Amino acid sequence: MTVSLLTQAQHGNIRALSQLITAIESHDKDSLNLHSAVYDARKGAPILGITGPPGAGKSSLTDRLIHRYRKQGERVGIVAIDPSSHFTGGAILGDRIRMMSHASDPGVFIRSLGTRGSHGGLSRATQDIVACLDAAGFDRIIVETVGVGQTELDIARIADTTLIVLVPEAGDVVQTMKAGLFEVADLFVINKSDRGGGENLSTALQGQMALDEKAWQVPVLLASALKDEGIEGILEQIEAHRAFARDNHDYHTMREMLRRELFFDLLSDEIASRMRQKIAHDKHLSQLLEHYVHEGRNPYGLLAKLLESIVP
Ligand SMILES: Nc1nc2c(ncn2[C@@H]2O[C@H](COP(=O)(O)OP(=O)(O)OP(=O)(O)O)[C@@H](O)[C@H]2O)c(=O)[nH]1
Ligand SMILES: [Mg+2]
Repeated sequence: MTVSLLTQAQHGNIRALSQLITAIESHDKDSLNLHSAVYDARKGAPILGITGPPGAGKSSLTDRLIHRYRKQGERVGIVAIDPSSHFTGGAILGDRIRMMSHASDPGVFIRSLGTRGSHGGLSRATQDIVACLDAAGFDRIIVETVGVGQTELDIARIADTTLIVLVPEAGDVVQTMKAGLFEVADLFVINKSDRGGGENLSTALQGQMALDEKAWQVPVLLASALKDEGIEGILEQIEAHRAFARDNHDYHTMREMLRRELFFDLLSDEIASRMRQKIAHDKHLSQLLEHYVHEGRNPYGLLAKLLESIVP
């Protein structure tokens, strides 16, 4: 049944795509085949990550980008992640995301994702949804996430190009900005530049980026999603970064390293969740776990018992 959902989604059936994602998110033990079929069907659409502080205008900018891509006849799939929300699925966050102008366009698919329904973490859930969109044949995939905690660093592991949105007043944000954010940025956009003051931040960022000896010179662009200004420049730089990434040896080495990490994350996730089930269904193992939980003593006996079944 579920594999036929994939086929239908590949034929442009949006309802089937929604159901496919729900099936993928459910992560029961039978869904590995479905995951595998989805990943096999991927076409390799470019993935753009958009992150930045709350309210910086990520969704508004995304909306502008969607607009341009649609004009070029491209279909766009969007994953909007809100780490602070417990909702998931459909367009529950629809009122928060400023992309409603595309709500009735079948060439635009928006999926929201909160912390619920993300077994194995948001990062894995996001990757799986991106894979569904890619398999369904969207030409562009955009992942929007609020830059809090770890999520903006996770997004860079998934995205081919990571765009960080700031606002002109974010001067002191730059001082305190996590070094990690500079590392993952492929493109800075200072949005809301209609308010003025963006040049100072731009100079500060460029100064900061100049210290880096990256092969890719991270552009800093001024834009206003509200006034629809600076959007073409953003599109150009996204393409420029893509062209750079295609030929750059270090970029490929980095992606390979990330994939290696991702695989081992996947492996530990999967083993851990199976072991949980094993414990839940085995009286003796459950007792051993309860002993440890209540008395705080040796957890290694149980661990060894569990590992016996997979490592001889
Ligand atoms: N002046 C001005 N306001 C803007 C601009 N872009 C967005 N806004 C406004 O800023 C507010 C937040 O915009 P969003 O696009 O929802 O920002 P966001 O970063 O997606 O917000 P979260 O997803 O909640 O973190 C809205 O009221 C927008 O209308 C801009 O270029 N100029
Ligand atoms: Mg948003």
